[in-house]
Amino acid sequence: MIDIWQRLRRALKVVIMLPSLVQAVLPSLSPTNHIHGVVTMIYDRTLDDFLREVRKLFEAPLNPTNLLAISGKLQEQFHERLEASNICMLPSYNHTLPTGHERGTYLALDVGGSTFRVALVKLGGVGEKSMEIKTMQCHKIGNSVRLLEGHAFFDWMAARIQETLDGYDKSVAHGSESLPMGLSWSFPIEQTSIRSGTLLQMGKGFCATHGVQGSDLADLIMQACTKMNLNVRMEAIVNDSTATLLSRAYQDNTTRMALILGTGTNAAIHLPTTALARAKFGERPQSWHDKADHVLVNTEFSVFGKNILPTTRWDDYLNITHMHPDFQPFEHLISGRYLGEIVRLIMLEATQSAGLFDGHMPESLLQPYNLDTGILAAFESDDTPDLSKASLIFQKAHPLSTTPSYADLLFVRQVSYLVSHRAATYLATGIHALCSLRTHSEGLQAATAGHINIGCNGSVIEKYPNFRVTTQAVLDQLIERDGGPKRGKDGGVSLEIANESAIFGAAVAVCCVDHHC
Ligand SMILES: *[C@@H]1O[C@H](CO)[C@@H](O)[C@H](O)[C@H]1NC(C)=O
Ligand SMILES: *[C@@H]1O[C@H](CO)[C@@H](O)[C@H](O)[C@H]1NC(C)=O
Ligand SMILES: *[C@@H]1O[C@H](CO)[C@@H](O)[C@H](O)[C@H]1NC(C)=O
Ligand SMILES: *[C@@H]1O[C@H](CO)[C@@H](O)[C@H](O)[C@H]1NC(C)=O
Ligand SMILES: *[C@@H]1O[C@H](CO)[C@@H](O)[C@H](O)[C@H]1NC(C)=O
Ligand SMILES: CC(=O)N[C@H]1CO[C@H](CO)[C@@H](O)[C@@H]1O
Repeated sequence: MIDIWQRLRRALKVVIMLPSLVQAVLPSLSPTNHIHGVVTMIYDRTLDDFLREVRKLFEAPLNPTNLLAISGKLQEQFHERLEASNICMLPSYNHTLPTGHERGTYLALDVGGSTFRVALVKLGGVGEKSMEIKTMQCHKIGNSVRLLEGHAFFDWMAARIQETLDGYDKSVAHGSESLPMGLSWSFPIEQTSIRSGTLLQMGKGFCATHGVQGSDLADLIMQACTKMNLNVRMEAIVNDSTATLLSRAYQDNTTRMALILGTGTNAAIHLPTTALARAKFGERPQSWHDKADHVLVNTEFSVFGKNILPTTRWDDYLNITHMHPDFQPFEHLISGRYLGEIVRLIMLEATQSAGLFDGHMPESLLQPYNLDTGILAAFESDDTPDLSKASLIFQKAHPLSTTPSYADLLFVRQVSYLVSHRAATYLATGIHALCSLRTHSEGLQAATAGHINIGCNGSVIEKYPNFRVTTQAVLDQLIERDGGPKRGKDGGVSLEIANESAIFGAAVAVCCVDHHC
């Protein structure tokens, strides 16, 4: 015993004690304890032990048999919500996919949280230059723009449209024939037709709805454009997920799904109308139902998975302290908004109980949601032998009182891996569930369903190291286990990045209306 204590005093860090002793000491224990006049940290386990526990908790549920069972339960949840729900599995108005042979030149608008992009897009049919951006301008939506109220905001938009088009060719927006326009709108609207929707509260600090909330979004934009003498007409309004699906579908006619995974997550899927209860379509003319055999469905995928996806104590803590507990179980496990927070919660426990960072969490990381998922990505992509690249990025964002040791850095990297790997695995499971739903709804068999493509967009799926590759590998494995074919020309599911999906998707949506696809 004496010998151990001496060694520990030298190490000054980790004391492994009998559980009963820890119990006796911990309640009164501040992070530091004075033993023989030397400041010593007392922890109930080593960082390695702690990491072993985290690994076990994160990896235990990830075996293929269990994942297929999870997929099955998710499919049951999908079926329930296809029968009734006004928050997810929402059918759009657009019921057809492009063939890729449609042609035309269109004005495409993309209104996001921080930018407004205006582009003139030429769709040239299947081939090398099937989609071409003739001109594009990206306008920052700064605070002064966010504060514009009602018509002032839409006047600002029209002025940027004029600037972009006139800077390219003055005849484009002032010809005798009106230029068809499509809009990607990343805010809630209540869509009332393919080309119109009722404006709802935008959030994110925008004041554009002041005085005009409940008005028709297409009318507001058209009024502003008419004031500027722009000869344009609104033909289609789409979601980011629908836009992604359409833009990929134009280039690859096996596309049946789109996935967004960035700060948040969502998916759109092409399903037979018979997969949804009639009530889900709301008030639509009989003529719509007569024509439509398929429909693009906004899944709002993030809300699924309650009581299905296994969680750890850190996920449970995240849930109970969340503003809307249980609302988006899937999103909590996989999206960029949460990956950093889960790692932060694990780090917090590791500093307190296993001596990470000498027991001192960086001050800035005591704040919830302060660890950016980009930092996890930096740790995972660091190829220096001592993790110095990631260490610099980390310390710049979160200054520490002492330099982190290699063991500390390695711990953060390994936890980042466990959290992102689990996210990619559950994402693959969710995609498997959606694809199976489609296969069954189409009356197809897994073995002969053919190849399908999923258009992807969003920072996590595009940029997080290995994320898409891991998701693809797990998905391949689940499909094969479930009796599906190997991925290739005739089968399987491929995740492809959809380039410029919002802009191209808006253009393709207009093109579809134009050609009565
Ligand atoms: C598009 O997405 C927004 C936000 O998720 C939603 O409010 C709106 O209803 C969606 N529109 C369609 C047609 O799915
Ligand atoms: C899809 O495209 C391929 C080649 O681009 C073509 O051979 C095939 O017939 C198309 N399928 C459909 C259903 O249009
Ligand atoms: C999430 O938190 C809420 C509120 O505390 C709680 O009622 C619910 O059981 C939690 N959900 C899960 C899956 O633990
Ligand atoms: C997206 O763009 C990149 C770079 O321009 C290109 O390498 C890639 O092939 C494109 N992907 C698709 C699916 O078109
Ligand atoms: C994904 O969509 C966003 C928003 O439209 C866009 O800024 C980004 O460039 C897209 N990603 C790719 C690879 O095009
Ligand atoms: C109800 C409705 O707006 N349906 C439209 C869906 O899209 C097609 C073109 O792809 C239009 O022709 C329909 O009018």
